Amino acid sequence: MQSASRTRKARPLPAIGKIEVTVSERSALAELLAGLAERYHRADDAQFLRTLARLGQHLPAAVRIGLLDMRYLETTAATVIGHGPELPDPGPTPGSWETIPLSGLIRHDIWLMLLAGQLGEPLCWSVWQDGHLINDILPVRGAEDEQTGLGSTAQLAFHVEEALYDDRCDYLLLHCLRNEDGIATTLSSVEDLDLAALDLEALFEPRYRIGDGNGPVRPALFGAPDSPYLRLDPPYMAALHGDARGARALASLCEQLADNAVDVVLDSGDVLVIDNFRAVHGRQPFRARYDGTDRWLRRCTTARDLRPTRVARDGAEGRVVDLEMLMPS
Ligand SMILES: O=C(O)CCC(=O)C(=O)O
Ligand SMILES: [Fe+2]
Repeated sequence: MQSASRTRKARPLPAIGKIEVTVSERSALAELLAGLAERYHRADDAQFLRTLARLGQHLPAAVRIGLLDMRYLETTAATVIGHGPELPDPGPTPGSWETIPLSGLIRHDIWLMLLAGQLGEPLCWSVWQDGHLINDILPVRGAEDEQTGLGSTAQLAFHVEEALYDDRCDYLLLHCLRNEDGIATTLSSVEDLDLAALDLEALFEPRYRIGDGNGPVRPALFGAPDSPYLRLDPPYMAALHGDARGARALASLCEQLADNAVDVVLDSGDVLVIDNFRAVHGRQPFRARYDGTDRWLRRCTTARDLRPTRVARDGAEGRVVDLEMLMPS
């Protein structure tokens, strides 16, 4: 990656976009955020969420256009928006997502929502952190080995978000509040795949069970064969029993994604936007100190359309998706 973020490999960079906010844009944005924070008090305020798309006109042109290109043209599978507006010190990294004084993060969260709103509708998942619209990614004592954003010593394996569900999010955004140790988010995208070397026919067929024995059987790839979408969560996904061809096809897809893996080290203030259909993501392992200086990201997910999850949300405007109601068959 360019300046604010660093890559592990010296080789042609994958298609990760980079947008820098300029100095004059930063001060205009700081004013905008202060005004919005005063007006709405919460980043999940329903009226604020309703105005997100319109508020896009106040974003720096490069940011707005970059996000819209990602959404409508699929120009990149991931973009870093660097050096965002000056924001207050978020305070020490908490030991748990439950104990965070949100009032100190209102401007951070409004910034994240303004970006998210250009990529669809923010929504969240009932099982994740009490259904908060913005979630915390931070190491939690006792969760070191978990395959979640609360883990640390275990490498977080490549996955798409909520792969189990047919109506999962289209994008996720990670806002870095602190990353003093330079712990990398890992990324790999469809743009770097050698499609001719893959068994596309098998990968486009419903040969893979996602989740436990009752999980849905779905293709690993879908959409356009020359630029496919991904549905992958390899630790929790396998070809059906006895399907050696399907298993081989999945293994070689995972191998290519691993070979093309890129480390993206976010600095505080950076926002990483990931297309959840076109890239897999994960995180390098690290040892947490639990002394208030550990890595801390705030995360938001968006869907391009709220309607597919209507059955699982409380009202037309509800943002919390009850995953039990969305369970595919
Ligand atoms: O910690 C990271 O960089 C990624 C965490 C993650 O997988 C997520 O937030 O969905
Ligand atoms: Fe994730």
